[in-house]
Amino acid sequence: MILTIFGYPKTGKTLLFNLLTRKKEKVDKFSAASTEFHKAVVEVPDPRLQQLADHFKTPPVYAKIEFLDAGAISLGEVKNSTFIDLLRRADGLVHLVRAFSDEEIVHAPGTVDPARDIAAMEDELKTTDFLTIEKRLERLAVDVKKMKVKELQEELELLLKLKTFLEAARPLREYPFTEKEEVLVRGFKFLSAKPLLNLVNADENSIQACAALAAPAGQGKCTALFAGKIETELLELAAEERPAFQEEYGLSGYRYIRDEFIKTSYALMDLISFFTVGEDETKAWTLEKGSSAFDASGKIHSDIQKGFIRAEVISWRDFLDCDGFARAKEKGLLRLEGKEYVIRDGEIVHFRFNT
Ligand SMILES: Nc1nc2c(ncn2[C@@H]2O[C@H](COP(=O)(O)OP(=O)(O)O)[C@@H](O)[C@H]2O)c(=O)[nH]1
Ligand SMILES: [Mg+2]
Repeated sequence: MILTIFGYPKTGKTLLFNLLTRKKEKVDKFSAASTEFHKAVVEVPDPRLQQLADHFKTPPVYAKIEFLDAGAISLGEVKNSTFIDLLRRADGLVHLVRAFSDEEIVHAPGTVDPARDIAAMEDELKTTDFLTIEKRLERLAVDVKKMKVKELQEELELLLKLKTFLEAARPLREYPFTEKEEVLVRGFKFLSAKPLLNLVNADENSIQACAALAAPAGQGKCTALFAGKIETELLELAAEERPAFQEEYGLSGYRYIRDEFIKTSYALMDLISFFTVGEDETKAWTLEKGSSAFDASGKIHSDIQKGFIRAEVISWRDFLDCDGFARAKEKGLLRLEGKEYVIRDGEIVHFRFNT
């Protein structure tokens, strides 16, 4: 899974990237906009997996997220950005929004106004998609006349609908795509269709006022607070010293993004984890909520999916409470499920398949 961190210059993108990836890329007040970007792969922490690995005495293999720090995007320039491919590639977008004040750090729009910037960036994503659609429609208008192909006609009709949707100022993530439509537009990698996390980077003076902006995940969007600089400083202290300093900053209830981020993004993107256990590894897999056992088997290997017979399923908690499969089976907690079974978060799944 790929998450791309993007935003206007000097909003704290690299600061966040460093926090999440434990890297030390340069965080800089004055550097000119550069064309470089950063990339790191991190493991998704999951204490459940560690407990299972302890039980099986096999190494835990965590799910992974790739973070891209897309570098600065000038105001109004998403559509022309050299980094646009990093946005297109992402499964989810993280928009860093400035809410801290620092007179030495120039903020492109002039004043600090996170609500305005959240709306402006959403507009930029929509505009970018709109231009993509317009360009494709021009081409399609010609091709449809020439070729009379059913697929082209369907694409044309769908794109016209999406264009109307965008004209009504709605992002494409709110469009109710049918499965067939989703396949039709997949190649466009529309930006306003991607899950979006607005991360409001506040300081001790602005964080209270920003609280009203926070919004839990809904319709593929969410807004969370981040006290980037303070969090970075606090994390340099010993854990037991942090609460006192937090209080001093008026951030007693503050939840560290470094710890919360993955939970937040899993909720945003509607993802769950399931586990496979075996002789050589104990492994966590990422899955879209609502996926079937058959979908899950395909994550592991196309051969397993092809030969799918049944899935043996048990929740990780039941498994550990029973101290293994034998007692779990006796108690009827190990279930045999078919292709259509919807996998739930934290289940151990063992696939039976024909080779
Ligand atoms: N005062 C303050 N400065 C911050 C905060 N977050 C980032 N900065 C500063 O903003 C500058 C740019 O940060 P950076 O992460 O490099 O921004 P990027 O251009 O978005 O990658 C650096 O000097 C940071 O120390 C914050 O919460 N408060
Ligand atoms: Mg940067």
